[in-house]
Amino acid sequence: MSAMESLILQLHEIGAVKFGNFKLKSGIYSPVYIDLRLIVSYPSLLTQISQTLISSLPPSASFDVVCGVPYTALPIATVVSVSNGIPMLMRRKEIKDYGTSKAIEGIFEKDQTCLIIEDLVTSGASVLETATPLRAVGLKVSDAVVLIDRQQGGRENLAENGIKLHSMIMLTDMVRVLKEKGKIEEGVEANLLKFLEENRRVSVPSVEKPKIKARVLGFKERSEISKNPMGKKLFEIMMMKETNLCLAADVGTAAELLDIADKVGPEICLLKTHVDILPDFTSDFGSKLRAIADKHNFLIFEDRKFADIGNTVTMQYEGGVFKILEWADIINAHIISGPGIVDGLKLKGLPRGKGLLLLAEMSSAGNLATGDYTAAAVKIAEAHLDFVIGFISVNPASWKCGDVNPSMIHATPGVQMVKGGDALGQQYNTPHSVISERGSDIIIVGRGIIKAEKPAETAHEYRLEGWKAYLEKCSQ
Ligand code: 5BU
Repeated sequence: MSAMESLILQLHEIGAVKFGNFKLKSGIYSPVYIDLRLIVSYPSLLTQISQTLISSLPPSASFDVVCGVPYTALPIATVVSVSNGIPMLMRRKEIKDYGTSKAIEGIFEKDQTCLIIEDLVTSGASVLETATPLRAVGLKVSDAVVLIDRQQGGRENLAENGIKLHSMIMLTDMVRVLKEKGKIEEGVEANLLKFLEENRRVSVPSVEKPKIKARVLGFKERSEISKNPMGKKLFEIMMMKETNLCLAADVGTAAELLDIADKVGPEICLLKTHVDILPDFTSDFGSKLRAIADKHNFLIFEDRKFADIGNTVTMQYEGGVFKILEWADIINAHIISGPGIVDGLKLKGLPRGKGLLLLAEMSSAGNLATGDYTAAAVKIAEAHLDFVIGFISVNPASWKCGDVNPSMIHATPGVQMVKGGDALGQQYNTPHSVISERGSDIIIVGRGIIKAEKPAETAHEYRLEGWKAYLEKCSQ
């Protein structure tokens, strides 16, 4: 008897495979129900499953680490790990809002390959839910191995997402073997084949299908597409420091700014300045801020909001008292004057590896950057993907201008822990709403942090909230 036949018989024996008329999660009725949660009670079967899973893989499926899809496949992955000496990772289903708030537990290196282990695949949605956060932290996922494939679209859905599915037991094989061994009646096999035929595509739960289609790319994948070195660097910092928080350092003096930059530095990927509000600005401001930025590994974003014709902005960017080009990694611009402004800024910024954010939307009440204006910003950005790294956005998920290039980074101002506003038109949304619901990438927080009693601690809380919302979005 083959290893596969023996496993099928044992699974049937312990009651992990049942025939009848069962209502599935998707609402449809199935003549077969498989519950592999039972296998933890049968250690020798669990060992056998784990060994057969690994030995059935082709040599092309090489990997450095394994990760089981929670929860049923966790014990299988653990046994695979222990008996083959392959390190394991764990994906959290619930992300803690204290401690490190990591979605992936365990030690790994960027670009290592992770094999996903699953007990049962129907549409492939659960495998994708685990692949997305793994990819988001820089791991490669190209193969998944499953004990039982229900043959209901999972293989195809995973292939569309760059994952080759290796299945040990096909549902049709299982039924054939059980029939051959006299474990089920003639009619049951015919019934099951009919069910599979009728449900080959529709049985993919309708709620799961769009999730697969609308899969959110992680920062890692997006950094690879980015054509601008500063955009790439920003993605890399976000991933390495696990932060999508930008501090809007709108404090009273340059001295205060440098002080808060040093305190909040470990929590942020980006520090946003308004250099023209600093009464004690001196020409060494840029080099002092740069030293702090290098120490804590964040980028500097001067929120200058250039708005003039191309020729004028080249001078404003490079010259004057502030010499923004010398010290700011990222600047932003309105598009009110047309695409020439991007050409002008690019002339100076691109040779020095800088990046530009276009104001596609604004956070203040009654602003005019909406609809066609936002769409025009997207169009201009598309013509300059080498220099434009993204947008100031408020609700990019609602944009009607079609798909925005995934290398574009959305940064959103008007963020506080509680929804609300100020007396002068600022409108606030929460980190969760901005990242998870409105589809942005970076939360820009000013007074929410700088007016707090303990800015560094408050920044830490914003960082955790923002990152949690990012991971949640990735696993949707
Ligand atoms: P706040 O204290 O979190 O409200 O500060 C928001 C910062 O973001 C502040 O520096 C603004 O100048 C900046 N900002 C904004 O609030 N809204 C916008 O649309 C743009 C920038 Br663009």
